Amino acid sequence: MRSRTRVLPWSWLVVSMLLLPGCAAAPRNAAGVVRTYYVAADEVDWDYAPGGADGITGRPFGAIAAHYMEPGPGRVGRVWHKAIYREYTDSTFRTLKPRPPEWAHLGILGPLIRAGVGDTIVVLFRNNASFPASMHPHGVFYQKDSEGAPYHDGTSGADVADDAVPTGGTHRYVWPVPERAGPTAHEGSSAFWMYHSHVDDQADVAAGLIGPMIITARGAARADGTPKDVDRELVVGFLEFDENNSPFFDANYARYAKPLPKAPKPPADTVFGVLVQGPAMESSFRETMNGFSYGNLPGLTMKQGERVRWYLMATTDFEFHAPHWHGNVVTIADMRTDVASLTPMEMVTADMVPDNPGTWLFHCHVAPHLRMGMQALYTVLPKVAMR
Ligand SMILES: [Cu+2]
Repeated sequence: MRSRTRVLPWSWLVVSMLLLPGCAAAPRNAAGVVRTYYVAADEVDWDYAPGGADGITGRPFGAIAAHYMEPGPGRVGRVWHKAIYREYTDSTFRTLKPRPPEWAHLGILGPLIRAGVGDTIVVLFRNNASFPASMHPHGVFYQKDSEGAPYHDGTSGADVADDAVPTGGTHRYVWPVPERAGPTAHEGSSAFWMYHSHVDDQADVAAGLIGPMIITARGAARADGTPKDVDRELVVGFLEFDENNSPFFDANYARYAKPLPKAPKPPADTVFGVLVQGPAMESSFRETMNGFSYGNLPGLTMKQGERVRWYLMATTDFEFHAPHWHGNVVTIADMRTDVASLTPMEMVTADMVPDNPGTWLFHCHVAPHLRMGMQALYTVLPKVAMR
């Protein structure tokens, strides 16, 4: 076992020297800063429709929506016990960091981790969940002690301490941000990534452990890390949560579902190679945007004429999505459209300059997902006329 040297809050040059000795490919940049985040996996009771009604129709849940959102025989309804990432103010993990109003729409997603090319991200992770969890990042650089995924890779000792942080445990993940984590010259000024728990990838994400990460190009960020040429950023995960795969399924079923007319519960079965729990299987899928279904996602607001950047992502299920904006158009990879596409865990950046004020539908165009509640509203406030 070789000893590890921990990162110091200096420049990335120092970080590179400490963490990547002798590595010719090591990215280095003297101008970068260390951005530290305190993130815990916490267990919460999550409400997929806190408004208690269908925000798209403006009415009580219809028959299909009620099937998913209201408890019934063998059905859990809209509240499920879950595990989610939450940000704290410091290493004591006593005080939650308030989420600013412009990011209220993140919902079930973990804290926004943001950095610029040349920076180093340090995450002190505390696992308050009742099962082993980790933080596995996409896009940024990591060595084996910061990958957050256990598999037979020949490592040991400190290099596996990140793999599965036990309940009550803490791990420091160090993620340098090289050029390849930022946008290419043909993209906009920021690139979109994500992080999620990867101990048992499917179960961990089904539980809710997933979050967003934005990397701004070198020299393209304001002091707070936001891209200078963007007025409003929005992150929307088209997140399918298969609660059958959550480690809390049995507890949720026992706590919330009403008894089936015929006991006992039918035996578990498999669908696509996954164990499922009988009658609750289909009604336990949640088609959400940031953890909200049927128009319950709040805070997707912007002003007419603003430079708006949407960051879209999906989860790890057997899923694909077709996010569609009504009322306005976007540019994705230099192509103008109003429908994006997302495969599992795909990350997409879409730029919009809304010219059409109003409250508009934003939904997945995959018909079953539409029916199962993958719908939200976004609002473009009219530009105030200048005299
Ligand atoms: Cu979809």
